[in-house]
Amino acid sequence: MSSIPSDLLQTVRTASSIVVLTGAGVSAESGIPTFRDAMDGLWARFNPEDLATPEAFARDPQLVSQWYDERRCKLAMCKPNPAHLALAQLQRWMREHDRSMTLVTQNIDRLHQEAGSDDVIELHGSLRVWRCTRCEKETDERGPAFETHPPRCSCGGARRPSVVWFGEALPADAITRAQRASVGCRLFMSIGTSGVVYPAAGLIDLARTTGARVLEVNPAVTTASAKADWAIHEPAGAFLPALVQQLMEQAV
Ligand code: BJW
Ligand code: ZN
Repeated sequence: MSSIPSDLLQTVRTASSIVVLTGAGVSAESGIPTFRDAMDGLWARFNPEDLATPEAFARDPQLVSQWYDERRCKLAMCKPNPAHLALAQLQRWMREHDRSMTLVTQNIDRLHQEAGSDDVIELHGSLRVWRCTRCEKETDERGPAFETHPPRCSCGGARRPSVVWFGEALPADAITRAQRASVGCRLFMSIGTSGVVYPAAGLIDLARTTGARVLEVNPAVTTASAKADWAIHEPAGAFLPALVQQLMEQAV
């Protein structure tokens, strides 16, 4: 069982507001490869940063659509892991004690929502939703692999995953809410993210410069490690359940 620093436990117990930023590492233990590890098998010769762009979709819509559709179909077989469940439990605990926890995710897999987290702020969209590039109509896609790539809308337009690619603006309400929650929060948790993609990676600085203490959970050292009051180099699925369990065992 992970050992939890006592001053961290005390900070979680007393913080009036917590912001949690999650990245692909939170879903790694659900069997979803992280963004920068996503290229296996036939995709090994591609760089993910080259495919996750509007330019790549304009140049080769079939290739980009196939890549996302394969990831969408694999996602259908994945379930929330103990890290997702612990964060949902922490959010409920905070609410029961009249305090706020804002969960901000860069992930496009919706596993936080499946685990029971409320009001999740999705910065980079969702792979479960596809959008027509002509009429903008969005549809939830839970079925089998598409028969054609890219799939077509009834209006004839090409459909694309409703995710945010490099060079595209994040949903304005999502990034605004995430930034507002980060300013003045008491504890900022950076969980399973490499912290290299902006503007999400800037949230930690907003929080720190306005007084937050910072927890990072990531087996690797990242740009967030040097900014963290506690840099815990363990898998999120081991550390977060231990943290939440110890919190529940102590009276407030
Ligand atoms: C574990 C673990 C375990 C493993 N437990 N941990 C300088 C300043 C500001 C911006 C820029 C800048 N330079 C360039 C930019 C722009 C660009 C950017 O940031 N580029 C960087 C590469 C430098 N940003 C953008 O383009 C954004 N848009 C924008 O800026 O718009 C401006 C604009 C305004 C107005 C009009 C128009 C434009 C958009 C960014 C969109 C990012 N989208 C992606 C793809 C989504 C779809 C897809 O998945 O294919 O989002 S990129 C990719 O990176 C994905 C992720 O959400 C995101 C973050 O990655 P994440 O989650 O951190 O994953 P990894 O793989 O990097 O790391 C996983 C971590 O987990 C690792 O550290 C592991 O160690 C760890 N781990 N097991 C805990 N068990
Ligand atoms: Zn359409």
